[in-house]
Amino acid sequence: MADYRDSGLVFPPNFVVGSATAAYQVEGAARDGGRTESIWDTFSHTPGKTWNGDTGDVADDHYYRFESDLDLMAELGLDAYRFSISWPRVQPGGAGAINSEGVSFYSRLVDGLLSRGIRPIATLYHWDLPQELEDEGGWPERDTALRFADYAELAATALGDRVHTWTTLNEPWCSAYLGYGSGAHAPGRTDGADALAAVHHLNVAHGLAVPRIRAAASNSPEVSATLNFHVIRGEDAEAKRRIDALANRAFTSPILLGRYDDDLIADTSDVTDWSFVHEGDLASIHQPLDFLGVNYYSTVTVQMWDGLTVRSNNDGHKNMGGSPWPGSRDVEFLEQPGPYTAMGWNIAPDGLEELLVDLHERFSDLPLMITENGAAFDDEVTDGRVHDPDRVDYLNRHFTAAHRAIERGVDLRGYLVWSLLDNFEWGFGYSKRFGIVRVDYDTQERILKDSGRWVSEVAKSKVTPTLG
Ligand code: PNW
Repeated sequence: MADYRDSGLVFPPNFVVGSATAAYQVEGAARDGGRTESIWDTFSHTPGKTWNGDTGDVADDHYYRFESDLDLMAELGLDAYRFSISWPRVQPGGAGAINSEGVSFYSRLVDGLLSRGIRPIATLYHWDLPQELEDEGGWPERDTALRFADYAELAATALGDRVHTWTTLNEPWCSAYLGYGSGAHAPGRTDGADALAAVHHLNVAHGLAVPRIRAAASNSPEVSATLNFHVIRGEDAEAKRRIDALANRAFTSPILLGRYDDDLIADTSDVTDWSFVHEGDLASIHQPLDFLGVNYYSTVTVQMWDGLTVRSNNDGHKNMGGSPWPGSRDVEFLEQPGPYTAMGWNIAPDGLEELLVDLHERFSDLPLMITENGAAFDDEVTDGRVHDPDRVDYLNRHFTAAHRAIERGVDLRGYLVWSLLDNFEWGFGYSKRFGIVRVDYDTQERILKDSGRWVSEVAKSKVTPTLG
């Protein structure tokens, strides 16, 4: 692995250092305060879908413990906190009037952040689609995008006097391809044509929501989308082009350039004719953004499959069911060189530098923010402490990569570490811990990990500490 382990790196004084969570992963209180079910309630309560049958029913009990979690963030000196708003908490059933009890939770959370000098960054959709909308077809249906825009306006009206920074969607790649292609995520459907229709309707949802947020929020908000990028390795240009089209350009081209790329349409022509793209859609998807949210964890390595050899890992994510790569049966995902995190993801900080520089160059100086980066490791508690040198090292290497990108001219506004707390890691349940704060799921006790101290240092000083 390339050496990315500098220290004493100085970030700009206004560089935002914070952490991130998502509603279903931390809140719990799944049946409280008028919240209705989301696709993740249904999915996690379906036997065999999550590790150990884990659900987000209680999670980190953050809905009831947010005040003390806010105190913890203040102690850490975080500049910002990225949270997501649960759609079925704020608009039960995904239609109709706002639920004032649900809004009240986010209102108190936002006030608590502001009173502690922490900037709220609100994500409108981090995967908890109201179950009623899935029952009507979910993201493969256009109507879901229209409903999302209504919900976005409701949320921005209620909180837009105090929340200045908004993200429409978190990682639509996951919603579309894991939710409707591989089935590893809720709602667990496995049809490539549905996955591609979901891609488009998520893009439409984003585009319709942006002007509604700008109109409803009273403080000239900053609006963004958060994408998870696949940084693709390998010698085979054709395989790399194919996966780049599906994974990355299926979102960046419509959102940032106002088009779908011809190669994407051609590659997937045996799966869908893209007739779900209506006239005017691309213009409405292509909205000016104030910055782009970048989530980065790892790289993938691909090559074209010769059709003969047995593939050990044919979707790159070891998912059950279908493939998250519609139209790409002949692309093979290869094992990658380590070291690895507890997710089995390879550690590749150079991929982050490359990604940031590439986005900066291709989208002419679009401001960027790392809205998620972090790692799961098998932490242990010793004498009431959590020493997590692997996570400290991971973060140090990725902050180093981000610093190099800034030196190369990237307009990088901030870095939000995933995650503030250990939490419900989707299909992996509570078996994977990403937090810089440990959560004991029996007692709900929080223990600051060494990585939390490290992030705190960077947030307070804007300098990466020297490692022991
Ligand atoms: C992101 N993949 O999820 C999410 O935004 C977080 O909610 C999540 O906890 C975090 O990363 C860690 O997993 C991903 O299969 C899930 O490529 C799966 C993939 C990527 C991101």
